[in-house]
Amino acid sequence: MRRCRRDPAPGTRLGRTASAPEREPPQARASGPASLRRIFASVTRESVYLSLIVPVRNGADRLPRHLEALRQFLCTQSRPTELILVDDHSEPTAAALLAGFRAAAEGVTVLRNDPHRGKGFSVARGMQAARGAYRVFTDVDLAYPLDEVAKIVQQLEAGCDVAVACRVLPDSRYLMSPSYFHYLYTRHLMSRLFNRVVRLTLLPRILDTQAGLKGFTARAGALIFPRLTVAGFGFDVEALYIARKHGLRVVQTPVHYRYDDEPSTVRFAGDAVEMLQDLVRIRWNDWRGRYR
Ligand SMILES: Nc1nc2c(ncn2[C@@H]2O[C@H](COP(=O)(O)OP(=O)(O)O)[C@@H](O)[C@H]2O)c(=O)[nH]1
Ligand SMILES: [Mg+2]
Repeated sequence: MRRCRRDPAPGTRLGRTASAPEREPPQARASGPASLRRIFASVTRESVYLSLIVPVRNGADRLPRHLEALRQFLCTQSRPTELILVDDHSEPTAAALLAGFRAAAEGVTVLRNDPHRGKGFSVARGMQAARGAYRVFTDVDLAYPLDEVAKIVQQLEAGCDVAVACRVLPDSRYLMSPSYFHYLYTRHLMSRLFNRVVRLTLLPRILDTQAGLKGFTARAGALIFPRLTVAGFGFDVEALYIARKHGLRVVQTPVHYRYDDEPSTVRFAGDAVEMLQDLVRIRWNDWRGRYR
């Protein structure tokens, strides 16, 4: 697969309800019965090894730097890789940067939500458009350097179904600017408190549900993401809960994580309350049999 030509990306199938302005794959326009066209499409389409899904919301000032790093990541992979950016109805400058990035390399797909739907919805949408044997999502601010993606893929290759970055394992490392010590320490305490509640109520032994770097085999992704109902920041807990419910093997892996100059979009009080409500919702959904 040539990935770094400056051609538009090949079309992919749609995620959920929001708009998706990609091109139709040529096979879809060919004449003949639908079943024959589908067989032809699956034979001719090259298999994808890794899908990297990145949800994006605004951040036009830093976006060019991060998009270039993502392009380089895509171009230096030795196995066929696709990059799926999900633009969560960003403001016009960021949206234009993302739309323009479609042509940056082969294997880039940009989906756009209309209206804004939240990180959980965006990741689920990207996961459902993905074609890779392994499907990893990460944060667009690259708080997890892209080298960390390989660690997640290695865990999946070794046989687990879901591999999650865990920022509190002894081998994990934070790289941070001293000016953020106070802010990060407060966040760390809140995150520990939230995690304790999660462990007691829904996910025993999962030490860090909220890290923005997680990987899934194609089978695990296909099982989890169509069942997801939480559209906001609490979706990670629901994804892991569904994984456990279906007996999937979840592995936690140490990670390098940086926090230097990127502002967070997470609101301390507002998002914390919403995420606690999500825990109740997940329990309720399970009781109603929604995750079967
Ligand atoms: N689709 C979508 N993604 C978001 C939204 N807010 C944040 N993200 C994604 O989630 C990542 C983490 O958010 P961030 O604000 O950096 O939170 P923090 O790293 O936990 O402080 C970002 O880098 C984006 O990739 C949103 O409203 N919609
Ligand atoms: Mg961040």
